Amino acid sequence: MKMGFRWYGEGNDTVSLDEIRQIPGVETIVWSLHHRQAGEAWETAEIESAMSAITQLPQDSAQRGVTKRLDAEVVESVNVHESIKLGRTVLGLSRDEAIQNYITTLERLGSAGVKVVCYNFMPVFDWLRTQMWHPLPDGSTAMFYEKAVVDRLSPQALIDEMAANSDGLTLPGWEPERLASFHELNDAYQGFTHADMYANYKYFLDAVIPTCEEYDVKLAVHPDDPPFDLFGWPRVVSTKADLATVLLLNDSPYNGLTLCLGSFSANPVNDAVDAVKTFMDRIHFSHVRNIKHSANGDFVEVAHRAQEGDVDTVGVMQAYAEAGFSGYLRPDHGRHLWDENTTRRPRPGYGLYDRALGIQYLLGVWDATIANRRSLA
Ligand code: DNO
Repeated sequence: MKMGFRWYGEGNDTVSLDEIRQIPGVETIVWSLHHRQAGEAWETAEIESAMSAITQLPQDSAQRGVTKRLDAEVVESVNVHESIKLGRTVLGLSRDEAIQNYITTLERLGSAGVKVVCYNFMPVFDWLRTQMWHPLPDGSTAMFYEKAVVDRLSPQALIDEMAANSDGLTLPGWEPERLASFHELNDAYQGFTHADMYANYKYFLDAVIPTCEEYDVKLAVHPDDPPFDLFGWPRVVSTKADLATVLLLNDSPYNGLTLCLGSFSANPVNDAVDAVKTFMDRIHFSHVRNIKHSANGDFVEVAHRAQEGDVDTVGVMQAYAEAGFSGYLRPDHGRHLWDENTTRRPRPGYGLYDRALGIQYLLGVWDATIANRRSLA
């Protein structure tokens, strides 16, 4: 297993690479070209420059005696253009042009040494929460999903609320360009079914997977967040059965999962440990975090420790360790601690401290499981 940490790039993140370097166990930076829109081909030069910014040690760090290096083997995400999901021209781009650009991007990422590319297949929106800085009983804040708010508000009102809530930072998947086209997309999805989505999903996978095989880049879909339909648009990566269907759409091992256990567990019928065990050999990347449900359908993001919420993070890490999981894994959305939301103003969920604490907890379970197995052998 390789432990990763998501980083948005120089000038685009409140956490520095030097800070990440000091978190024990982190080897991989999970990155993206966040200014690139879905549907565009990424340029080789910008891929190489983003990767060398991660892998090279800055001179002043080297002078201070720092030797620890990070790699840049995981990209989260290369976003899928809506024309691919809808199977027709939309927002001025045809599905086949968008797929060709996706293939070009995969070829260039593979040539540059990227091993896993994460993406999602959600219509219109990426992840959704109703509050970014929800107060917790211990004085920290965390992201919160309030069902009644989503039920009551129109998608447009939610977009406005998200924008007002994010302190001027663009949230991943909520790029202004994408949201500006909201009305065209909303119209395009009217009457669109789950079966339509799966048919277009298969067309996409069949087109791109041969490139993944040739360039040794594993494609890894992130579950819908939250994992149920919103606003009448079909979501097809929500349940255990959906994950199995997606893997069957194209049987190549290069068609795999970014098993995000916080997203997946936001629907209480989904069982995190069972999913890890069931899909182990097709999990290329995993996000491990914890959430706590309320009976009314709300959920809040809590600390990584199992007892804090409803995701059995101990069982999850034991299952990975017992199977000798060799993919990538990262902590996910942390709470905002020790005043960092007023002092540093991180991206919601992507502060430094709680993710660093989370990593130590996850690695503790991993290390203990491995040590236990050794002593039993
Ligand atoms: C939110 C993230 C998502 C995720 C994408 C993957 O913090 O978990 O934005 O990166 O859905 O494509």
